[in-house]
Amino acid sequence: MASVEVKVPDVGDFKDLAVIEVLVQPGDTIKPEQSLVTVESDKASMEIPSSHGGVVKELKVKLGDKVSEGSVLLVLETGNAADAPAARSAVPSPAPAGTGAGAPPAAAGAGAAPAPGAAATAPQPSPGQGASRTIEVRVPDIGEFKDVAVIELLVKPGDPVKLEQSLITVESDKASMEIPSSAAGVVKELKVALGDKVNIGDPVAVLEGAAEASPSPRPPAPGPEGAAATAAIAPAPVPAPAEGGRSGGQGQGRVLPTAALPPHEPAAPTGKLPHASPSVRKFARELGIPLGEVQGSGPKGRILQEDLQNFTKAVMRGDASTQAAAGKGAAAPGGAALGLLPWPKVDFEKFGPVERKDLSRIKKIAGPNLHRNWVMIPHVTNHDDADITELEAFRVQLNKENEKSGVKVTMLAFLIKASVAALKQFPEFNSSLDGEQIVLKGYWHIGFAADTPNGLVVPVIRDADRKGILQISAELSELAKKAREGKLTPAEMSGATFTISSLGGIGGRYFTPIINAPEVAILGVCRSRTEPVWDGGQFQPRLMLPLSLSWDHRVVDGAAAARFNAHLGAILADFRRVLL
Ligand code: CAO
Repeated sequence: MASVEVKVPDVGDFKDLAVIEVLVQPGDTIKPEQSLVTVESDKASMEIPSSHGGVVKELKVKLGDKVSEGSVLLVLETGNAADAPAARSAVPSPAPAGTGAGAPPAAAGAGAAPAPGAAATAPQPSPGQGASRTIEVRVPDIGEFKDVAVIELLVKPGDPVKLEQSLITVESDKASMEIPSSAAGVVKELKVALGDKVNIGDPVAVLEGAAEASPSPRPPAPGPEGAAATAAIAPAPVPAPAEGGRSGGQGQGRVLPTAALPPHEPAAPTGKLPHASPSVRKFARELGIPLGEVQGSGPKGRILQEDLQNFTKAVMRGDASTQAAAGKGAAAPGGAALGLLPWPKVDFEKFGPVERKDLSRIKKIAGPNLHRNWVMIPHVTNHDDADITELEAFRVQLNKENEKSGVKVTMLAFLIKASVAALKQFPEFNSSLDGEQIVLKGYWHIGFAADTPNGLVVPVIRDADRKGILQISAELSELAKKAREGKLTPAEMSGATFTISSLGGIGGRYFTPIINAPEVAILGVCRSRTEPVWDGGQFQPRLMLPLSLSWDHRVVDGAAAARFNAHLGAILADFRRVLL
């Protein structure tokens, strides 16, 4: 057994490449040429293959590290003949992010080629053009890669381009890279189309009015000896301008210095990276778009620039939210920590006709709030029944007496009043959680969920403790009317300390209402019905009201919740208790 340090091979002039994916771990048995890490600059992403086979003893890099040629990636224990160094051991196999490890390395080619980055992008004057400044830009030396697909056209006829501006993106199974312009000028003609396969020397574009370009093809930069040294595809063969801003001369053949890359935060270190070209990745980084959350619409799910634009628009409109935003404030750092699968994408039309409708404005606002509350609050729901036989009789009587007043009293008004009494008895249900403190409120504003044609809203009866049943009933019907007409003001929907969601007018037995943060509890009520209740001697027909109390287990305990429900039930069974 011998130990071998596997280092970053010649990657041209690229320096400080960020490690964005670690593809192996200690204990893994790997073969020569197997991809070890994915690194990325602002112009190319590539996989770095192993020079040897063996067992990974120690990883010397982690996500976010910066590496350059010669950086030690890991230590291998070697022993078998099969672990012998690969013929192309010192050669990087640049890789497109997203294709992951496992794709076969490019076949070794014959003959010397420029080292990575020493791309021969020298402009080729068009026949007969001489100094006319019409220049044909060709595919530079891209190592041994053959028939690489054009996946992006970054310019179009009429576009002015600068020296080194990327013209197209090409992709093999191991690398994606941008082909830069070897001259400045105006694009007269594009010689490639999306999906075309190109090779070294193929024309990419014709530029007009081109600024002075290199007088001669760039000499290949000396690479390591032998074919092994030349097998690498040149990652982003971008010639850098010499000092002073022009290419050519001494500056030729140098790849653009890698821009300082902000730390990449892949959702899962060993997962597949999103499939996107370097420029799209760069754009995503600049805007802080989590690439892993964007659905690609390009071939094989590749993420295109317009996918990023559409994603950003959807987030800005509130139609979508990033995992990080969804989890903001959660104990775990960001919703991504939930490690959820992406939302299923189903082609519904495949199964039958469908109609698409935008969510209502209220649903768009309420949805993310409900989602946050459901995910962030550890809900528990206690179900109970309250005997409201006498209370219902009183309510009916009251409505008869008040027929002319125009104010109809429903069970909800009694529930509000009874809830206030229970909240006073159990103050932690009338509180909010603020970090490690509970904020106990000295006011009792009760929200009630109102079903409207556009969705759910929660108007609030303020100071319900100071109001009688008739006043509460009058306010209820006024607020419910405004809710249905969409005329509630924000003030009428804020400040609640506890909420009641009554489905009593509709039906059902029990349900789990979602707590309306930052409140800590919510009472769900369903339709009352007459049931046989054992009174110790016989069954009596009693009108029973189903209660469902959801509460935040961070603030409230189960015993307190059971007591709250029992107390509430007792008040509803004998409403005189509200005075106690
Ligand atoms: N058991 C039996 N009958 C009940 C009842 C109960 N628990 N609660 C109400 N009723 C009766 C009322 O007495 C009324 O009967 P009449 O028509 O004979 O007078 C009828 O049901 C309709 O009442 P209502 O719903 O109009 O009035 P309300 O005060 O009970 O509720 C409001 C008002 C605005 C809360 C309600 O209309 C509403 O929107 N409820 C839906 C709430 C909701 O969607 N919750 C779900 C949230 S989670 O998605």
